Amino acid sequence: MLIIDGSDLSKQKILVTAALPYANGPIHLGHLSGAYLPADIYVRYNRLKGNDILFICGSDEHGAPITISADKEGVNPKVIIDRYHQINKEAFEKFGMSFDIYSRTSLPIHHDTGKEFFLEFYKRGLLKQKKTEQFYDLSAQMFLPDRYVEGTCPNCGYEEARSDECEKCGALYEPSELKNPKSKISGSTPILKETTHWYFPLGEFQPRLEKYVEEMNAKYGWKENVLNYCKSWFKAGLQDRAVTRDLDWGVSVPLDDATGKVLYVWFEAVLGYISATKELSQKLNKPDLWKEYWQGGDTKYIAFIGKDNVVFHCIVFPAMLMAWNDGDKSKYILPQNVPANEFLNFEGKKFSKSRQWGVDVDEFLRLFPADSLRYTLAANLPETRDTDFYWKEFQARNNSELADILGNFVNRTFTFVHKHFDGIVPTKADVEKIDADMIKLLADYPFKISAYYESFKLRDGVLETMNLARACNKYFNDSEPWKTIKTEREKCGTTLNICLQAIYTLAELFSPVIPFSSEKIFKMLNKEKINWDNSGEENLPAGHQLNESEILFSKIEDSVIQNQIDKLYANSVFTNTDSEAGQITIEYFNKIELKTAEIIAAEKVERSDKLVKLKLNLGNKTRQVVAGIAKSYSPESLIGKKVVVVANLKPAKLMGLDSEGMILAVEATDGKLNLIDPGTSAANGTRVK
Ligand code: B3M
Ligand code: ZN
Repeated sequence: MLIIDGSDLSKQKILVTAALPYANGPIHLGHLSGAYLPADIYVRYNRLKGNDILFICGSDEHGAPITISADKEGVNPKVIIDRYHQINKEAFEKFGMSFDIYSRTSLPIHHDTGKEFFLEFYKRGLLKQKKTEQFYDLSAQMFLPDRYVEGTCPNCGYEEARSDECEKCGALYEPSELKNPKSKISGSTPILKETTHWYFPLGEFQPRLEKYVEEMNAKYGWKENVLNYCKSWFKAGLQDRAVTRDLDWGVSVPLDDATGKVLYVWFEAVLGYISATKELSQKLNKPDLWKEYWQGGDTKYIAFIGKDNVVFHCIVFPAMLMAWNDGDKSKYILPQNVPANEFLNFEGKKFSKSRQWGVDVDEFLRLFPADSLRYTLAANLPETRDTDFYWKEFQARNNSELADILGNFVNRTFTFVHKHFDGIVPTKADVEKIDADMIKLLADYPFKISAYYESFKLRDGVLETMNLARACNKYFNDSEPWKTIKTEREKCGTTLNICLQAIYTLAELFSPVIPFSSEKIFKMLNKEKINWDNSGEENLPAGHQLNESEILFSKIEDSVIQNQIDKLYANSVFTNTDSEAGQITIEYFNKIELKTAEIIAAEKVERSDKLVKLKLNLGNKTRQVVAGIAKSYSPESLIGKKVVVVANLKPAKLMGLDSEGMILAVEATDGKLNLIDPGTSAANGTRVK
């Protein structure tokens, strides 16, 4: 870092935006790992690098998603957006999102920005006015936007197709081609009525957009998935896009002959990033500050989104900014990179509000610490493909990584230093090879992790940071300070000095991912953060007084996790039409513990001609199982037989007898049961997979 007169010449201006979530429902874990957590990690990292960064987000409060939710509840859209803006804002705060502002598109400053762009394009004659036929609900007296009409797809016959697009087969068609259309408002059959809309000539921008994407990729390396989405849009050919809608909720079209019309939600929502930055500037009493970022040529602009928003951020928004920049007003910067993620699924299926599959962020954070969730999601970001959240994985990441690796290293070091060195950083004396290697590793690590973060490989960066904690534990073990404290106190001091420096490095490198825990560690160290690049150096002088330590991560019990899984399955509503119906994931299958066992005792159950009471040897324990095999096997013939048992079946009572498990058998054509034979070579209690 070059510092002259206190001003830092290497400071890079960076603008980071994260997709504006619709304020029509609570955000879920999928949203967090799609866009928000990656954005926050990137921003926190860049702040530590000393870059001059603004982090912008807010609620998207217009469009059919909002009005449909309002209609369902029979309330004004304002009720919906006020409710969910607040809920989501608070959930983001609890999750540790470090936005500089969380704005709203219903604010006047945003309406003005939307109108300003529309008018600029309108005045320059860029927008084409076109007449089209659209569905109109006679009883509700309103034009019906796409999502308000349902009918049968003219292509595949799917009965819940939208007015211009079939979700099932992907066909695009004219509303007049939809069969059996029904208004979602009144259930009546809508008529087609003529209406006028303004179109943005997206097609005309195609050559420039292709060049833009190509250049950005060549310079900054765009993600493969993002490039592929762009390419498929280009291949299909870009079309003119209507930028107005017949709706009474939204940014009204600023023309005399446009009553009852608003700007298309996507046209104005992307401009929400700009208006939110304006709002921030006003709040900071620097009304022109936003221009330094949006209109300062050297700002690096990164837009974090999920894959479903690629076309709007890589094609529509850049085209709008290009169109603006063609005029004679101050020019805007375009996104330099759009590191869109794929989706996160939940326990093997898509998140679904209507099927109650998933968990709200707010609910999650009432039960578990934000950092445990942040780490789990970060370690499994859907950067290159869809990934899944599993409750069991969450537990494992928390217990076996955060608690057993990171927490354990910090804890054992602090406990040792408090016990043997009065909580004071010991002197580093002569270093041996093992110490020198560790010092070198620490010095290199910030740069190693930087390389991942700079190239948006956040997941790898996070996993690699945990590897440092692993290496630290190994260093502690190999140095055996519990031995050297008795014989070579100086050497022991050196080990602990280096361990404390390592904790400092870990606190800094982990702070973008688990900021709350990192704060705790800095407090325990009695030190502040410094510039990222210096965090691998010797930052704690010998003699420095440490604070008391506290437990960083508590383990999550099996029963707590099982409760969540049970709750999920108990509440969810899946129907037979689900394509996944009847299929299970490998993780789900792995929950069933099949084990080999040997029958060591067998007797007939009184008053039953079917049941036999068995005693099984499962290696290190015996079990009683009551099985319905009496008609096929005599008790004597069963002794010594090897069987396969479902070992984690909930215990049950059969004819008043406890049964802890179930043995597997196949029914032959004559109705006789044949026990599944695992052979004799596996030891009793071996897992069957
Ligand atoms: N509200 C869609 C979504 O929530 C949309 C993003 C707007 S970004 C300007 O996924
Ligand atoms: Zn179809």
